Amino acid sequence: MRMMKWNLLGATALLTSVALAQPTIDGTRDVEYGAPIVVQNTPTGFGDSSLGQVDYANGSELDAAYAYVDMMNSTLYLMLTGNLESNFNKLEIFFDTGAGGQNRLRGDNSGVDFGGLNRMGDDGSGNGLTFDAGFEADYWIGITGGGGPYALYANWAQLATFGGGPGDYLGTTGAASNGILSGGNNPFGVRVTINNSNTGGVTNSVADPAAATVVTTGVELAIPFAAIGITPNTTIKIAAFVNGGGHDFVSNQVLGGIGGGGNLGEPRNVNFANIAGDQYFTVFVPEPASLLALGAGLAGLMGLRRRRTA
Ligand SMILES: [Ca+2]
Ligand SMILES: [Ca+2]
Ligand SMILES: [Ca+2]
Ligand SMILES: [Ca+2]
Repeated sequence: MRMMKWNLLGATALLTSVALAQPTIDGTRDVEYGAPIVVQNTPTGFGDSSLGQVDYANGSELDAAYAYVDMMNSTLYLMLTGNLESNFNKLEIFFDTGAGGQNRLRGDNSGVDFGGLNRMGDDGSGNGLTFDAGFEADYWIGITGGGGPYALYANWAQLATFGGGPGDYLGTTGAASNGILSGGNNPFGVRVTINNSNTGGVTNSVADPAAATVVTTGVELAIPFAAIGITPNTTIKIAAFVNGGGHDFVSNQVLGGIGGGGNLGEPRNVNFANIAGDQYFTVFVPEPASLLALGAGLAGLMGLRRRRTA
């Protein structure tokens, strides 16, 4: 009986630790993110920002990707360190979270963001941005910023296997904000902001992994599972890259990296399967915390039984 009490205490401690640890949406990397999932391996072809301001940046780079899965609140936290030039260049994030979806982007997805999503898809000739084998995108979130005063904007779409999925303008916020978006349609409550002040990381000639790893600022999102179709106990895939202002010229800043080389150009002709390595990274989404705690409790009870029968 003493053993069982101890194990229940252990389960409670696990629940508490899961509930406490949670990043703060502000564009700065929190300790909860831990180590990077993937680090940039390519110098930026889109400018090495030198401004050091939270809002305006004169270049774009993706230094590293971090994720934190909050099972208590069914929310994926995503931190992409680096910069997004404040000239309305685009950060495109594609999510493969379940069965089906699009390995090659179709041209008949949502017309969201002034047709920006479809600007990367098939123009009718059989082209369209193509992901690595096994990556079939189910959702997209696009982020851009600029203007005076500076504003960040976010768009979202679901990529149905046979096209025609929904899309929405999620709304706008400022730099280094709490990420709450206003003025759009954001039923799931996706949050995003940017801190554009990085002046380290990769340069336009060197992709030093150590320098890329120590960057602490960039784009930070909190994405409720329902917004991108995440179900527990799955490994999801995420592909992120910087694109031109019209979604029309893919940079060389992709995560996972392209292993050196110049900007990729026309999105419809980009084929990540033809580039060595994975141009995506993965995040494991475990069972809900309540099930983990139950599992810990059961394991404890089984331990107790084993001790008694030993
Ligand atoms: Ca943060
Ligand atoms: Ca999929
Ligand atoms: Ca840099
Ligand atoms: Ca590849």
